[in-house]
Amino acid sequence: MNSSNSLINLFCRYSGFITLACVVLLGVCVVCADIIALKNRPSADSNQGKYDALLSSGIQTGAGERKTAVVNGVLFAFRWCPAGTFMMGSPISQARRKGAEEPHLVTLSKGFWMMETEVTQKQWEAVMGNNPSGFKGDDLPVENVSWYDCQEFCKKCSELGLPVKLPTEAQWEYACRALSATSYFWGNALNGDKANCNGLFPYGTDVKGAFAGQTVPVGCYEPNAWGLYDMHGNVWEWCEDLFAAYSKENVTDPIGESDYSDRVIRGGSWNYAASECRSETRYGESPKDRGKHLGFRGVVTISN
Ligand SMILES: [Ca+2]
Repeated sequence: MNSSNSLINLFCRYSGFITLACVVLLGVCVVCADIIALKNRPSADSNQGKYDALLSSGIQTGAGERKTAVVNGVLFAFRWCPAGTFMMGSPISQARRKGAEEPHLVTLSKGFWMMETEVTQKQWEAVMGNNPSGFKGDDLPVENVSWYDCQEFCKKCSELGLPVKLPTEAQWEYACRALSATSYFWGNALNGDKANCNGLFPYGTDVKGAFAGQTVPVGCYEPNAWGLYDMHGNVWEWCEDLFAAYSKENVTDPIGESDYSDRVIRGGSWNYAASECRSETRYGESPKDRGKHLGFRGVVTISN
């Protein structure tokens, strides 16, 4: 018997076994394909999918570059926030989110320089020649300032050669996030450990944390990816916009318009619960209001 006949005889003898092996192998392949498809299926929360896509495509060069200016002998530091698109608002699955946080895509067509910190009392005094703050200290954020007071500061600062304005609400959230899609730039939990808030009312954790009971010097906590400090907590920050419902459409360079006079405040403060210090938390406040919880920071917007 030659070798080819031997192979044919061998195949005939074990053909049943070979067929069975092929069927088993096919079954294993089908199960593996199902597992891969299951892993790759779209998230149940479709907004999360959008956030993930933005994160993977949103890396831009130059973000966080630092520049400084001196006004009346006092240093002002800024960080570069490049033009870009981001998801403004909170995912519908987020705990304790509010209706006014409807997620939508926002494009900022121009980059801008945002102050590295909240305006300090030293900076305020250098421009305005007074200090209205309730808690006193050169490096503490200025507070007890109304939206109108902030406009006066920006006007005087511009006359002194530094053309700052209040950020739009979209600029503020974009800068706060620095490409993060979570409630805080580091993740989804806060109890006073990473920002100055009332840690006795934590968010994303049951563990209660610190409550400083007042403002703290700017820059005490880690900055975000673009080098911006205290975007969460310390003092609320006035924005330029009138408080209004978000557009349901994707928008470019939005600014809130309304028949009411309330202006937007962002970021929470030393005496507010951690949930109020989320990236997306927003309120309207009378532009005349002052308080130990109200401060601001400026931006300089230029073309790219
Ligand atoms: Ca703040």
